[in-house]
Amino acid sequence: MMTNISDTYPRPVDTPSDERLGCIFSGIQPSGGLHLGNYLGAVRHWVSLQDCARRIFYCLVDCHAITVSQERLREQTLSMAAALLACGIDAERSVLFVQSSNPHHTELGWMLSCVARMGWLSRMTQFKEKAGKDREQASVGLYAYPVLMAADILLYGATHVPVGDDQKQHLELTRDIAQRFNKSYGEDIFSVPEPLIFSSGARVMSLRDGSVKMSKSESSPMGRIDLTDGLDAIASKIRKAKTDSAVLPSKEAGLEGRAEAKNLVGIYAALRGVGIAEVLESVGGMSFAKFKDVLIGVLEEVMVPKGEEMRRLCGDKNYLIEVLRKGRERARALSEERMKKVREAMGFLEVG
Ligand code: AQP
Repeated sequence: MMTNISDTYPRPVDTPSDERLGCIFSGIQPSGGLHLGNYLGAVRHWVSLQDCARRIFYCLVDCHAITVSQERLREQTLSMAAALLACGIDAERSVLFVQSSNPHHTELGWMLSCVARMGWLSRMTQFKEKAGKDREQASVGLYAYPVLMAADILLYGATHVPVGDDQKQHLELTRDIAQRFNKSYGEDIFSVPEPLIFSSGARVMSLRDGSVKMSKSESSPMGRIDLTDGLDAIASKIRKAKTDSAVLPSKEAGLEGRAEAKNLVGIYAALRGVGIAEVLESVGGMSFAKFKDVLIGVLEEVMVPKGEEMRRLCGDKNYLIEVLRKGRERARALSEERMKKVREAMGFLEVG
């Protein structure tokens, strides 16, 4: 029996339920539109975390986005704000703001880059992946961006950071930077943040190739479900999604070596808020053609209304700007105090 969505979803899938979390910071790059991977791997957890943390910051990290060239950054930033609101980020309970609108991020980023060590950065695997073969042509920003990410987190005294698979190493770096800074300049300046790991939906893969992750920058939109996709587009992408010729297995072991099958089952499980084993119990033996119809049904239920709400919000630009302006005011007011402490600890001259 499949569990009813309304009983289980949304919920903080792996969040310690008995414990109220302190301060949470997380960010998303407006480097394109929000897709199903962003939603299942991050944003739905962000929504749930609003019920169990004392203070939350969700940031549109545009300074990270420009580490590779962007042609429509302004529109993408606004539509990413609309997407987050449509998915359930509540701008009253969470501080929703644009990174570049609070200059403390880049100011602290520079200070921390004088604390971080070259050796630490050179171990970051994401740089190697994103820069590809032609590293000499990668921007300095792409290399240094984990330091800016550390600044984003430490600026607000975040105690917990929801991290996807690919960000775990960057959070480790943030912890190293915080500890090194505190040791050099004063023990109590930065809190050392803990990762919040969500296993469900942690790595949604491309619909065209189960070995690469679903991504905003994948050139073909056929590999991803975008929040802007209506039912027809979703159905067409799922029907064309790569699969193999066998039927679905009834046990998890039967997904081994079947990356595309594993991905589709994982997407379905995450959307329903249930485990893979439970899904396979009910769909084992089913053909992909039939399973794809079931998957389209759950995508219609969970994603299509969010896409419609996003389109509505995109039509109200003034509202979006106002939300982000208020977010910026709240963010700046909260980071100012820590920046004063940092400037003083590092010995900068205060000229009034
Ligand atoms: N495919 C994915 N599966 C699960 N989680 C994902 N995330 C991204 N892709 C997947 C999570 O979404 C959050 C925000 O991601 P981001 O915008 O900071 O950057 P990203 O991880 O680089 O996302 P994209 O879509 O792949 O963007 P581009 O193509 O611009 O690099 C993060 O928590 C991330 O883990």
